[in-house]
Amino acid sequence: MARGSDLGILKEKLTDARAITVLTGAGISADSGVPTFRGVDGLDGLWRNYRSEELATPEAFERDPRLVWEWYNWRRELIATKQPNSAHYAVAELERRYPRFWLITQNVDGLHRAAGSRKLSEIHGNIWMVRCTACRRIVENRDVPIQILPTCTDCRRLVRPHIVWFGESLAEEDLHRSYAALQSSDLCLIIGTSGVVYPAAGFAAVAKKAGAFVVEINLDKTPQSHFVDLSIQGRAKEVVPLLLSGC
Ligand code: BJW
Ligand code: ZN
Repeated sequence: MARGSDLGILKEKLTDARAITVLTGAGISADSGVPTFRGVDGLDGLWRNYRSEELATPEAFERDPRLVWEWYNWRRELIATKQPNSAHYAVAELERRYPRFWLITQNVDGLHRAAGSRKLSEIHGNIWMVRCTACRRIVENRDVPIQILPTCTDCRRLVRPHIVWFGESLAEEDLHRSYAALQSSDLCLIIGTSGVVYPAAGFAAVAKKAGAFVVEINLDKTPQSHFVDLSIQGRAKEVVPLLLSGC
């Protein structure tokens, strides 16, 4: 449970803050009913007993694109029924209140956009976008279910989810914008991420080195808890909206 004194400190920081960067992970969407990746409520094993590391790789897609698309279809069907929660809306409200604001999300579910966030980098991609494996054209596709195996409207070759899989590089532009925001913010909020997947796992250190006050909001302790300036334990949908009353 979040302590009143911790919330008080954070509200003071919000009052003084001029530039804010927020980093979110699967925990913020857990309160909307989207499974996280790791932990007891995680995605692993939920679909035909596969772990995400076995499916979210370029090698898995090359070997068996049908299997990988079937997994994404299952996830698209699940996410299509979910709505943003009060934490997503509170993050969108922070964007409106602070002219210097940037949201970095690792989530591919699109719920931040659905809540109204516009100043954001979806650094691991978006489950509603597909990319041609040949001409690399990126288009939105909200079909549920998507046709197996989907093809490019331009060149008719196979398309893949526009998602950053393990071992793949993040988009240059997303990395550039993220580091620029982290290095120029005086407050960095890290919400609902286990902090184990790089490069995002290194973002708290980047912000701290640049002088930002770094706050973690998470249901549990994480490998980063000892390192941040303030670690608040609680549900994102309960803690994040409380911040709005202090800024
Ligand atoms: C709540 C809550 C509630 C629950 N309220 N909180 C350096 C060192 C070691 C390895 C590497 C390294 N650099 C790169 C790597 C390799 C790899 C990596 O990091 N591996 C680690 C696992 C060790 N990284 C990459 O491959 C990246 N590429 C890259 O860096 O390229 C260059 C390179 C390659 C290889 C070597 C070196 C350099 C790309 C990473 C892309 C990851 N993509 C995924 C899969 C997407 C597939 C899909 O969605 O379809 O993205 S991995 C998966 O994890 C997904 C997530 O975005 C990401 C992060 O997970 P997240 O969001 O933190 O979720 P969880 O489940 O882990 O945690 C949820 C948290 O919420 C928990 O803490 C809960 O307590 C909390 N919570 N309910 C608040 N209600
Ligand atoms: Zn194409």
